[in-house]
Amino acid sequence: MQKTAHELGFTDWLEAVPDTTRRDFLAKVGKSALFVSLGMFGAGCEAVDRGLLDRGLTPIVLVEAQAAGLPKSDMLVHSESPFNGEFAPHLLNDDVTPTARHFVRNNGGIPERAVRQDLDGWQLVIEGEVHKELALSMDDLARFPQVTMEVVLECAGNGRSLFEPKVSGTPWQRGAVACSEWMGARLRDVLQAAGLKPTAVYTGNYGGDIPDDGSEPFSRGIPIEKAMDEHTLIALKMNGEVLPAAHGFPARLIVPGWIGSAMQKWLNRISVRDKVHDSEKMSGYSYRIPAYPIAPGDKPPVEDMRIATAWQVKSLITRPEPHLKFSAGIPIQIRGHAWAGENQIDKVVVSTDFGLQWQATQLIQPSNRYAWYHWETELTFANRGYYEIWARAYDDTGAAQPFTQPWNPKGYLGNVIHRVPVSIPV
Ligand SMILES: Nc1nc2c(c(=O)[nH]1)N[C@H]1C(S)=C(S)[C@@H](COP(=O)(O)O)O[C@H]1N2
Ligand SMILES: [Mo]
Repeated sequence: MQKTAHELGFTDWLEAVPDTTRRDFLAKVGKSALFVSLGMFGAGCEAVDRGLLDRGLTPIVLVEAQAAGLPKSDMLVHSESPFNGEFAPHLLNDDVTPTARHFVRNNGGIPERAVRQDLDGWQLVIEGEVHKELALSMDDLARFPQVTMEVVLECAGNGRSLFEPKVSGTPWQRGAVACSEWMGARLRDVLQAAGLKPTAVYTGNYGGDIPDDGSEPFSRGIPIEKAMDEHTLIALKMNGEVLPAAHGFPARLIVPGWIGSAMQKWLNRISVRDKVHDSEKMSGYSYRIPAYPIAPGDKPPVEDMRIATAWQVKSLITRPEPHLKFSAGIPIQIRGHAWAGENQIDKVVVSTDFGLQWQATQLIQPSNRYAWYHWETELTFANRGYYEIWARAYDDTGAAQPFTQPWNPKGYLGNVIHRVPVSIPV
């Protein structure tokens, strides 16, 4: 039985690693190594550096992802530490996304507590601009009225790989989005229990994860109005089960319609502030977009950047999957989802001739305004050839998805239309 990093003492254990390996290893695992046990998992993770494995030493961050059930099967993995992975659109066809198909986006390591599903000593602290500071246990949270809601959760960087010129950051394709069912207490009820002071304007949300690169722990916040919205939740369950390690055990925020980074995982503290939260991830170019349209490749001065909040109108084609061959004259089932942040979907139209002509699809209403809509139709191709199925969603403000991706320095809020190529060989 191997010892944990704590038992062994992190320094002693590093001494056991030969110098050359140690340098790479330290670069790879950084600070988060201190927080994860070495011994609890068997060796055998494919991603693990062979040299270390042969010496009976296992890079912790990678093993931690494995212990958290990652990667999920059929996942497109962008990075292992921190772990980031998504699913191809045709794997996201379900009305309610099963946990097994929900993308994972981490800025740092997964807390050991989450991997162990350990509630011992866990508390959610509510502090700052409140009359009464609270330290809530899981039992306390479970005593608040519990709300169940399907909510679209989408990373601000979803679609980043479609930006031209290329931008830095995880190269998400289209699959950093999902719509699962979340259950938990209203953040409003919890904040009311603490009693907001009139000076409260913003939250600062904190979690139990630590970045691998020594940077400030991931923390973002939301305006008090959004925090007090009846749909904003402290989720304790995902698709009917206790939150999985990768998705924020034991508690996370669900901020409907807003970018995923607002939905703090492994939540353990909410500090109510008398001004806009000013953590690293709220500042500079992080999760911020230019106040006005800019030319592709331009970098506006930092004072012209604004905090990204709600998503814009968007859709996904989940049927058919790309590059399938069909026969002329036979109807093909076309299907997908659409969502629009805090707005409603008005319609989704499709084209098979590069946008010359459009036809209506049947829109299926969601279970609530923050779940995704579904749309479907049948298409019949009369002649052989190469085609692209294009889908374009409109919201109730009249906004529709663009044909060319408007550009911003970090590749946020991409909503360019989805195109699925098909061919009719004969
Ligand atoms: N504590 C913490 N919360 C976090 C993150 C994180 O790295 N740490 N990532 C955020 C981002 S950028 C996104 S898109 C969502 C992803 O949620 P998921 O992994 O459950 O899909 O979690 C958000 N909450
Ligand atoms: Mo994100």
